[in-house]
Amino acid sequence: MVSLTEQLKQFCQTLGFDAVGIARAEPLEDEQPRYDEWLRLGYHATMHYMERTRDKRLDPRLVLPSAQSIIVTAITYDTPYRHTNKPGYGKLSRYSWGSDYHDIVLPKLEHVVEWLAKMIPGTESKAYVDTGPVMEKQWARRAGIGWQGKNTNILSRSMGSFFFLGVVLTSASLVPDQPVADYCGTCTACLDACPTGALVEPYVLDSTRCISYWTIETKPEVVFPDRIRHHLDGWLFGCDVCQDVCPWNRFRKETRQPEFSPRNGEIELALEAVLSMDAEQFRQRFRGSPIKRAKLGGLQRNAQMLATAAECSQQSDGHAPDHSR
Ligand code: B12
Ligand code: SF4
Ligand code: SF4
Repeated sequence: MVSLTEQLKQFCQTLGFDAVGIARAEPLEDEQPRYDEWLRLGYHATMHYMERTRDKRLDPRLVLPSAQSIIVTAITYDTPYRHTNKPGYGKLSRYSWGSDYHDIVLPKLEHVVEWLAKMIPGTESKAYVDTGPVMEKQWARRAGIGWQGKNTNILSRSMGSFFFLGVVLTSASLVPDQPVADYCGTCTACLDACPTGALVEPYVLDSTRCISYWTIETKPEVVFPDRIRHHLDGWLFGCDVCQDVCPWNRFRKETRQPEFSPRNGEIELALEAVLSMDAEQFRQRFRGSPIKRAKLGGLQRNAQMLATAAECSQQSDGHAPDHSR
């Protein structure tokens, strides 16, 4: 069986994945009390699916009853581009610069599913990339892809954290990998730098304070509370601050996927251009991009929030309201 696991890993490399690991499919018993506490404290905000699918997220056999193993893949998305913080522009988070990762990663994972069915006839497998009730980060940690950083992302000493995860639940019995140690040490750079205090304690994120949540996940008609609006730090869609400051991202690995390069070289958008865009322009421009998730209304709301926050800060004496943790 070792050789089949090795063959599988080699196959994953040929598909363009930067790392692959295996975890045993079993209930996430150690993680369960923390997950329940996270829900109890309302840190999932309006992402009610996190509550609805709680049981499945904590037990992969409720998703695929025959599951024996979980294959976890990582694919890097960083490019040589860097944000410039131009006045009048809003920053796009790195993961949204290129093509939608679901469209790139899922077909590769489907190849893995087909490969398993060919190698072990009768195998049942299901692939997900942020598309199902699976705790991808916890499986990545268990499969040795990296450790969970204090910013709650999975980090690797050889890749940094700018990578997407994908998983295949399978009835194949593969050889599991070992988790890696936590190399955050005494560092608290991400907690200190988060503009809105969303990292309420090491390894715990409160979505109700996270810029990524507000700019990507909320409905267009939702107006940001002042504690968010005044601290957007120029982010129009998503937020990379807690990863940008991470010392391990000095060792980040650039992507080999041309699809993740910024579309038209754009990593920031002019707020005025966003505010004057019509539905057809939005549809054409962001077809196949993660940004379409925000919808035109959401992107324009974000631009409006940024524009008015900039006006307020010009008028104020520069003292930010208290947003301490
Ligand atoms: C919901 C969600 C969000 C929410 C909530 C984020 C969060 N931290 O949970 C929001 C909208 C805010 C979000 C933002 C982002 N997301 Co997101 N998101 C998800 C999603 C769908 C589920 C994550 C989840 O299970 N959350 C539940 C909470 C409870 O999990 P947790 O944070 O890991 O919590 C655990 C820890 O707190 C731990 N814990 C508590 N105390 C302690 C103590 C110690 C010592 C340890 C080790 C652990 C620990 O216990 C908890 C339970 O296990 C996943 C895809 C998936 N299906 O898994 C993508 C995913 C996590 N997101 C991803 C990305 C890229 C992002 C952004 C970078 C996008 C952006 N640039 O704006 C930001 C990053 C923000 C951040 N700092 O986390 C990637 C992360 C890849 C990676 N390298 O880790 C994923 C995996 C998608 C993918 N397929 O690639 N996301
Ligand atoms: S994504 Fe931004 S707002 Fe969210 S925890 Fe990280 S630094 Fe804070
Ligand atoms: S910034 Fe420091 S504490 Fe935060 S994830 Fe990176 S190494 Fe860990």
